Amino acid sequence: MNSYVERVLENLKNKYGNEKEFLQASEEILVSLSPYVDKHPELEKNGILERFVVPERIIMFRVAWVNDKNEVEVNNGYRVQFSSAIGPYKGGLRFHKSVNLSIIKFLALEQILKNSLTTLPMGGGKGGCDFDPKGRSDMEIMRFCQAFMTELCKHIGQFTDVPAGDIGVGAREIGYLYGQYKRIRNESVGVLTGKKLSFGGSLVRTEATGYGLCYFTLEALKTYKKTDFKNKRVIISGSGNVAVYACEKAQQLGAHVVAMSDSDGCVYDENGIDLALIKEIKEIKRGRIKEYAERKHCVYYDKPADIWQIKCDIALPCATQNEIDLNSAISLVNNGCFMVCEGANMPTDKEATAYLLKNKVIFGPGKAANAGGVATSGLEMSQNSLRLSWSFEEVDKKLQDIMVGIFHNIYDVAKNELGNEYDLVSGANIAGFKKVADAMLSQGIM
Ligand code: NDP
Ligand code: 2IT
Repeated sequence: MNSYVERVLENLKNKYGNEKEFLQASEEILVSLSPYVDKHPELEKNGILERFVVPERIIMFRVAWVNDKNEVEVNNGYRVQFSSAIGPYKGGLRFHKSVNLSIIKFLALEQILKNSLTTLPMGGGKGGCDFDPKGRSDMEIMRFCQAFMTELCKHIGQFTDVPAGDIGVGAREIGYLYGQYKRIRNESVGVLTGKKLSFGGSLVRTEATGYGLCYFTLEALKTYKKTDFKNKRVIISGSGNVAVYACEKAQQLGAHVVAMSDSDGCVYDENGIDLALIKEIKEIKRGRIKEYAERKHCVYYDKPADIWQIKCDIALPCATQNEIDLNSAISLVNNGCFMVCEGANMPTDKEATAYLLKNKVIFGPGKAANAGGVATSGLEMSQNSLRLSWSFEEVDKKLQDIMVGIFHNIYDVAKNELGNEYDLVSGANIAGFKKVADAMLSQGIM
């Protein structure tokens, strides 16, 4: 490993030893940048890596609100404005009980390179709250979002920082957040993406991450295996925004999707997942996937990780970080899975990733494979600035071009610069980092 990389990593471990997810993401990125750093001594001279791994700004705040029982609840809100080197901070908000600073920092760090890969001018940021939306009434969600935005609105803006959705934050939450921003700042601007179409949203944004994941996966199938999705057995973890639209596009492209999950368990339907039923249960009723098994003849496992025991050709993890561990990776390989593309952020842990790569499983890392969501957010920002809206076909075509472009960009780096066409992890990290480093070098020490 490059000695400069080693020093920066050692320092990070000493300082942030308790930030598990952040260290995991930082280590993967830094280690894979090593061959690039070897060839670019100007990075060390300008302290680029030390700066790259420290957020420009971290905002942490109290969110106090009143629930339906008239009780006061208090949560911890975060916005990590990690890098503005190539554009305004951009990245989602996550509302989940597990949210902490380490998780938001890892997501924001990944977002810097992901946004760079989209080719659009967006820096990296992420935010969220340890609020648990499960079982809350619509009015509670609204009051919580209003309380959250009352503080967040002081720190964001269309040219400064543009949040969007992530786990637990969809169109409903974005609507309430947007309404509160407008009320306080008296501005109708594209300060959030993922808005509904009636007030500045973009067609395809809802579908974008899942569709984009399939466009990326299809390009990988064509390039490595001269094949496509037709008749491939696919399993997709999660049943939220990313998973549902990954399933929709995979099915449209001819795949046989046999399993999906939520945080309670997974369903295995050999006849093929009935996506209309999944949408009814998860999108409309906000229910549990177990209900699918109550209404259809299929198998239900009450552990979400059991999904990785099901035989498949292609696995698309679309739920959360570290959902595929070494045991799951071993099962995937034993069952003949030959491709894993990450719809979620860092769903495959370090040991599992190494095992998949060692066993010649084609592995599409999240910061490339799931970049379609934020790319379409970038297109939403463009439309808001133009005061125009593009048709579904126009946005979908741009999304396809971006995903195919991302695949070939990272594939070319892996093949031509690293001499290993299968190392898309390093390919994505280096390809994303190049532009960020160039911008940082041009803008001076700050
Ligand atoms: P949603 O909230 O819409 O859905 C999340 C899904 O993952 C739900 O089915 C949820 O189950 C499941 N899940 C969450 N935690 C766990 C867990 N610990 N074990 C098993 N299942 C779990 O979020 P999204 O679909 O938007 O996000 C999914 C992933 O994709 C995240 O990693 C996110 O960062 C990433 N991503 C999202 C993008 C977007 O545009 N939305 C863009 C790029 C990446 P349950 O309902 O039981 O909680
Ligand atoms: O992880 C991600 O890329 C997202 N949650 C989407 C971010 C965005 O700004 O659309």
